Amino acid sequence: MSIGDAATSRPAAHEDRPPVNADSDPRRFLHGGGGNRSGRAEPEIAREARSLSKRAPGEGVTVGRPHQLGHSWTFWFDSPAAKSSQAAWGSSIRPIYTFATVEEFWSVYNNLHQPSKLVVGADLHCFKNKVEPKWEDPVCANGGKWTVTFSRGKSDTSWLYTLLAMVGEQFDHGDEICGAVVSVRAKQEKIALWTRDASDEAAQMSIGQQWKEFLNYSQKAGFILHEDAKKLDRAARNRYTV
Ligand code: MGP
Repeated sequence: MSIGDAATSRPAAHEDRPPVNADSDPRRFLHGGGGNRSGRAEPEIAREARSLSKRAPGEGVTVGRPHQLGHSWTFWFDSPAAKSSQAAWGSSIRPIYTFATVEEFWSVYNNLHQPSKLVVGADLHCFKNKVEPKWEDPVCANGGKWTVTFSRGKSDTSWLYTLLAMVGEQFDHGDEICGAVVSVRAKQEKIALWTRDASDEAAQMSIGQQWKEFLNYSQKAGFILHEDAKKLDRAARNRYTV
């Protein structure tokens, strides 16, 4: 199934939701409907997504009113060059751009480096607007994060699919989601999905399982509470796994 076809077919996970007008549903531009769940259609989704993003203004789906997303989101960047061992953690994280429509999402995404092109030590975050990508943010404080890992240069597609699933409201417990971050390190790239209420085990498990399906990720993913990370630092252990 292509993104264009998705206009007439909604994702299985949302079949219990009220029908949406295909023309006004932003998810059809962001996601390939149920096709991604099988894993088979993902390359096609990626191709369609890219061709869509390269269309000239006024061509195809960009005609008419912009397509509002369910939330507005902010990209943040933390560059290793700006990090200093003396400075407080997080003082070098900078907001880049806030977007609220499908069109703005693609404009900013297409102008950002993919993880494989980012310098080692960089962190690129995409969080709901007004939520800071820090444990200290009141929305994040009682939450935690799911993490998936990749070897160097191998997280680009999963980063895009994470963004599409998140801003396209593909998660059944999307209200739980604070945002996502990709971290480029010398030996690996990590993507973490931050959630707001770690005590709600059922919601965390649903998010972890759906995320793995969206990414077609077959390894184990773990969920660490921010509270544990604060207390135990690198000794913090997974509270949940999928
Ligand atoms: P990290 O960046 O989440 O892990 O946390 P990573 O990427 O494995 O480590 P890195 O050294 O390669 O960057 C690393 C450390 O940063 C933590 O142990 C904390 O000391 C600090 N830290 C990370 N986060 C997300 C926060 C935060 O939100 N608030 C505060 N105060 N410190 C944090």
